[in-house]
Amino acid sequence: MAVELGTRDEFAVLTLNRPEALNALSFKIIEDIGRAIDEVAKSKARALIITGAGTKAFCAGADIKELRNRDLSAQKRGAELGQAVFSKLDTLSVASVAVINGYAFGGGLELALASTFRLATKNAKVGLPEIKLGLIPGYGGTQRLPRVVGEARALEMIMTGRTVTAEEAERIGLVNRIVDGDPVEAGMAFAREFTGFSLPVLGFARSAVKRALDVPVPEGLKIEADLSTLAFQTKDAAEGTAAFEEKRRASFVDG
Ligand code: DAK
Repeated sequence: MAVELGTRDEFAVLTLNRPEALNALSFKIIEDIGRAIDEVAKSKARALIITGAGTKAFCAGADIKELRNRDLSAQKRGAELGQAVFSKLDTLSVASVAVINGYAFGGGLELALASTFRLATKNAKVGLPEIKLGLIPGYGGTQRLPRVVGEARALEMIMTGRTVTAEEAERIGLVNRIVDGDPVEAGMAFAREFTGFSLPVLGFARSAVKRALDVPVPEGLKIEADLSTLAFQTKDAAEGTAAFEEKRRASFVDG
């Protein structure tokens, strides 16, 4: 299977498994990613870790050979499919951590951009090189990259198609951290920094921050007031604040 979904401890692990083509995304693979995300949504996983099989690549992007010689309506459907699947990842009820273990180009970087967090191994190299193919990104890159690194850096990466090293990606905030060792272990260790907290409250935090990038500040503040009030209605807020007073560790129940 070119898309493998497994479980490791409290996590779902999605592995792109087409190393002979550097885990390039065929449309079938994109559909399979969509189905895997649906499975994760139904599961008890506390976070989703995404990585690529092999030692060279997270994902070298859309399958360039498959993209050729399709009519325009097929191209539009292709872009809409990639966008829909990656948006499903972006809005998944639990957070996702893309561990970029090698090349992440084009659609591969767009998959990572739709994840909640991005980690990179030292050998990671990322970019949106579509311009070199006479194309522009089609799976969300023009929209998500500027939200992550700002307009000027996004335009530079998209208009030059240049490759960014792991160090530069960390410096410009494109990845959260550079990690060593086994990519899945590294993703799990990172996720464990937050997955012990209340899942619904983590969801409120993600929703509020996500909306911050789409709405004017006054509207965003209303969203924050609503969601932070909603957090107070959870058992976990009662438990967390009581645990503080009682000088003990909180025991959350995800409710
Ligand atoms: N697609 C298909 N096959 C790929 C591939 C890709 N993106 N990337 C690598 N491969 C294959 C190679 O063809 C090769 O296969 P064989 O020739 O051995 O059969 C195998 O993987 C190993 O690759 P290399 O031999 O090239 O390995 P190197 O280490 O020498 O080079 C590389 C690694 C990552 C620098 C190089 O493979 C490379 O430049 N790959 C292409 C990277 C790229 O340009 N990706 C972005 C693609 S554009 C849309 C609109 C836009 C898009 C999609 C849809 N719609 C409107 C529908 C654009 C999306 C993109 O992602």
